[in-house]
Amino acid sequence: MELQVYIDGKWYPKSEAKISVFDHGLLYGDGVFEGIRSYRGLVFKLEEHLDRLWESAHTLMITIPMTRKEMQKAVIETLRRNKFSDGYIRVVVTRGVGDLGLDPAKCKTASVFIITDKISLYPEAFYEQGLQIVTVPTIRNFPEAVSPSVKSLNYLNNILAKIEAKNSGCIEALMLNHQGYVAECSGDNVFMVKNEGRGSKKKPVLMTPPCYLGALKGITRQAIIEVALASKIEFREQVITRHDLFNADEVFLTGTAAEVIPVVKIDGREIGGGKPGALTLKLRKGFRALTARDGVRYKV
Ligand code: PXG
Repeated sequence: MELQVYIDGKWYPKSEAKISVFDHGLLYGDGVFEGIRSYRGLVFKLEEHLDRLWESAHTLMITIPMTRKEMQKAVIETLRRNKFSDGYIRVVVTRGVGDLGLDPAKCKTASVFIITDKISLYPEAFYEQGLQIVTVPTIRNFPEAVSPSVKSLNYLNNILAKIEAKNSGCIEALMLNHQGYVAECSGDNVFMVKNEGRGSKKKPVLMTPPCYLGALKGITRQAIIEVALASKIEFREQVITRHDLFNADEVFLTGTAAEVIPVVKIDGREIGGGKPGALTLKLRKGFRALTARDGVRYKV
């Protein structure tokens, strides 16, 4: 059976799932999206993803033409029609069809489409060995322009960052903000672990940059903070420089697609002896346990 795609209230086979060339989502990148995952019949943090979708749309003054309940139902029905108990869900809301000209008033109603599929971001070996990443010249969005908290259809800075990383032989890019501080990667948040204190009093502290420095408010980021706090691991949001990352004991990335992936080299500097760190692996285990119990349940 062909993949079934939801578009504005109906489901279409993938080969017939089409939107207009006059959709402002395509013409101007005028729209918002979410990348969500389901694990064994549980849509992980669906409420949080819908909160963020509605917040992104509110900032851009896009009225989502359905209620949150209807959206939740449409997401679950799309998973069911495709018989995915484990899947990746892409919810896209565009400004809708309008004339040429960027005035959003030309679009009467927003369009909604939902794709469910399988996703694997990085090859499995990287989860075992850890990633090598590189700082790229393209910076994350200025907070004074489109807020980096808006998950918009404009990913060009991040796409350029990905291209630059690949040109340097890495598959992921470290993006700084306009002040030169660490922001995040092209589609993941960044965490570091530093063992603080002296001698036998040393203990690991988990850190990540505050989102106002130019990171998306990642749902996985928040889940990792939740797991760390429940395990009584010290955590703080902190301004992080490249120097801090180079000298961290552990670094890892988080995202819906990537989940939790260790980083073992940044700009040629080995991190934590070049192997995935113990706390990273512990948090990943905690995260996996969370995905097995936290979410909206459905049956295929
Ligand atoms: N930063 C950016 C810029 C992202 O796009 C994250 C961080 C992690 O956020 P979550 O909420 O996922 O923990 C993202 C997420 C895709 C895809 O299809 C992209 C993301 C997530 C899932 C799929 O490219 N970006």
